[in-house]
Amino acid sequence: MSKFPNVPKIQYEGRSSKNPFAFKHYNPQETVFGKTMEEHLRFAVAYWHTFNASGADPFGVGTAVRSWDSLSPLDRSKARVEANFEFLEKMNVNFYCFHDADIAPEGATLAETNKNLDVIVAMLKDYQKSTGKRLLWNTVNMFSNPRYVHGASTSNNADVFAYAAASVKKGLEIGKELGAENYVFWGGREGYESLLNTDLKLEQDNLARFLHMAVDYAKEIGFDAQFLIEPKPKEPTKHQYDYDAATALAFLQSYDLKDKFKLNLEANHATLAGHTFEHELRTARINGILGSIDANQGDLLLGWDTDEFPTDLVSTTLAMFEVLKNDGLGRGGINFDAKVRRSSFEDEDLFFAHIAGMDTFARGLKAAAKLIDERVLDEIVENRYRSFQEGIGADIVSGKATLKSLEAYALQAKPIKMSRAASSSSNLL
Ligand code: XLS
Ligand code: NI
Ligand code: NI
Repeated sequence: MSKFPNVPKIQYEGRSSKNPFAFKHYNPQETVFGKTMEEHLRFAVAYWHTFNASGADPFGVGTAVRSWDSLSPLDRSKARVEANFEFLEKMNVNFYCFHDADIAPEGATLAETNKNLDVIVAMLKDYQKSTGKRLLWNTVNMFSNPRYVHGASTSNNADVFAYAAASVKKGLEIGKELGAENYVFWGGREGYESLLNTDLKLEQDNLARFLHMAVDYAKEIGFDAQFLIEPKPKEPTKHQYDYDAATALAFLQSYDLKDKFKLNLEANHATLAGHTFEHELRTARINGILGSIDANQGDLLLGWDTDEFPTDLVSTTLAMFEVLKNDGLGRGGINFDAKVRRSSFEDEDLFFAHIAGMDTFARGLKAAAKLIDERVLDEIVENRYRSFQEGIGADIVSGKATLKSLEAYALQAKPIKMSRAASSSSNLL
């Protein structure tokens, strides 16, 4: 039985369409730089925001009205599987993402939880087969259950570390079973509240040990997904270890994990860290670790992770600029880690929100392609650094220059004047 009987299949109707159930810009088969929009964008639906979230906030209970609300836990999970695949079909989205806790109820014991997962994973697998829809990534929720109060792999309690490890083992097996393209680690409670009671070194060493174990086990079972770390500076923990792209990169390098991981970058996490989204994407790209995107946007007037659907064209243009310059996201994609507002409590709102996000990224893709095609920014940047293409600049870049040779040069050079020439190139020009 249909979960969304009032919603038709969303089609591309072009920018003049007034149909709220239509794409105005996302035209899956339209090609940009020789690839279809569908291939460029690889959209995914986030299970937790779309099928689990209720609209609850710290001041009030949920508002969402869903047909599966009244069912018993396991039946509710099954209904959500049906809803997921109907939603993907109607939205024309090929991928989805989930935490273990999103898809099946947690049991009283680890064994019971795993049994519930097995039931739902078998169902997901059947649906994937019959619909052709795929899992962009899965992950394990190591932040909601009270046992993770002090973190998971960075907990002070070794039993918690062990439990988290067992859950990730299962998560990797599920990823393999469902052919996940990627596997994500987001450390919501991997961080600290006070340094006075924290062994920072042990916690970070343990986090690295944990990740190495995961890499080893994936190899052992032949699960070849791309592993991703999702940085976030804070919330729920005051200071999270994977603070931002640069911090995650340093961590991966220090612990000999860089060739095993890429980053899953989220727009609202970037702004929480005091960066723009494109700053995070650029940092990852130039270091070869841009893996995937969690698409959303924050509210600059609010200091937390509001996870709004992306509607800012400038931001999606600059994001897609990085993606195009990266030659695409490879096995990654664009996952809408975004939720409808509490006042948008009807099923239809889930569709409207995704349409807005997909259209905004489609426009961003086209605008970014135009920027690259017309060399708008490339030309400015090349000109700006022209002084490094010849003479002393070329010596610096090639590694030929030393402090001594540069001193000799500076002593004989004309004084640097604040002229247009001095700001764009060396005073030799
Ligand atoms: C929370 C994170 C989370 C990850 C997956 O802020 O964005 O949803 O994407 O655990
Ligand atoms: Ni996220
Ligand atoms: Ni988030």
